Amino acid sequence: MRILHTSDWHIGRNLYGRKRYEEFESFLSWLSDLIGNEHIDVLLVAGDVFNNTTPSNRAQELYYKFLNRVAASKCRHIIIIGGNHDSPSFLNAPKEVLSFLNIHVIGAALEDPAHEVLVLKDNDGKEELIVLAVPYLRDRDIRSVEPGESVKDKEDKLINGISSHYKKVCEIAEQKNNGLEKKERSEKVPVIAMGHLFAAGGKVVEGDGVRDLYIGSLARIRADIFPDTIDYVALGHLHVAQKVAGLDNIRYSGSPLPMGFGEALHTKRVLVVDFVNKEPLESPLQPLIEEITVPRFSNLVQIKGDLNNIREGIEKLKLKKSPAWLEIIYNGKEVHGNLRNIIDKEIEGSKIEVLRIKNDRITAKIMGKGDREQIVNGADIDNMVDEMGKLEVFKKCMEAHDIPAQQQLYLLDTFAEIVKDMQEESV
Ligand SMILES: [Mn+2]
Repeated sequence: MRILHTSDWHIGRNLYGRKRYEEFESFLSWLSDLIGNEHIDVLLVAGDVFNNTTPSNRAQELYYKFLNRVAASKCRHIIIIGGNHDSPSFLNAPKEVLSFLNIHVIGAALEDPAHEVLVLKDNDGKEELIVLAVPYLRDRDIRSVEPGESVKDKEDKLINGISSHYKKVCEIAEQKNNGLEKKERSEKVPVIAMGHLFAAGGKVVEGDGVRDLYIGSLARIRADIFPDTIDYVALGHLHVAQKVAGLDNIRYSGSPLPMGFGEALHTKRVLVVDFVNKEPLESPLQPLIEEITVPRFSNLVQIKGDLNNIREGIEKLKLKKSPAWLEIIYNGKEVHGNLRNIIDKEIEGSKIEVLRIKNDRITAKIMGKGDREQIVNGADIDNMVDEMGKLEVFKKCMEAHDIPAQQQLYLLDTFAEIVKDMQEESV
């Protein structure tokens, strides 16, 4: 049986205000072709289908068009779990209709965790796969907040809550699997767990949209919450494709499209998991895992350096007649207030578009102690948030307002929690 694992599509995500629907469309059409060509039986989407809780009509159209194509193919099952960016109620709304197409949607944790354990059947009605379709677990799903809890208490509760949720569904899956094995079977039915979470030791990159959510928080999940009875763990949330704790069968597929310039040079992939093992029941299953590279549907380029480096970089792109989307990070010694004009002249007559210019010299100046009035007066805060991220700006604001150091840590955690809640809010 062949399973395709992907996550974090973030359909509808912009890049510095630039819409990217063509890219999403190209990716989804490439993916549906791949599912056909690779003879995929089961598709797993591990959360963050959409970039926000109220996807545009165009984003929804792309999603349903894709589901329609795959449902009409030989792929027997599609399983979609909600991520932290998704609105559970939005994902769940068409659930009943989609179930007729063998598309299983679990937008949020269910009251009875047994319903997150899906037993999938093949064309002959024989059980072929058990999937623990555990969505992103929100604070409110798993822990009860009590007044006066410290940040550490809250994090411990969150981690314990997530662990015990997995423990419950794993036990249910095991019971169901044992039930199946009593029937006369020659092969073990593979068990796959899904999740949208931050595993301990996971890699993130700047500008991938994951970072802010967790700074100041240690809520990371250890790989040992997945017992040996699970043959493969399909994770979403981190955008860099990676194994967890060096284990071959616990993986993040990563986002298929670069979410920001920081990922421009990363190889993006989807994973094909193949259970070919025809051994007797007792032996653990060893899936074969193949990494399939996603073609680049956009041309994101980052140029970093002084004015000379930037000019050389642009010149190279011009020679190649590249239609690149460019991010420029200026970190030269001289201060150039008119960097935008200089660069606009450089790209004149080319197909290059400059999406962002980050002038490290100017940012450093604004953030320097000498210019603290600007922060105190709230000057240019929006721009600074863009450049540095919310938490970093909040830290600088606290410093500028002489908040005592011992209070800063607590306030930063509280601020991080509010940011997280705002991102989790769903309609
Ligand atoms: Mn994501």
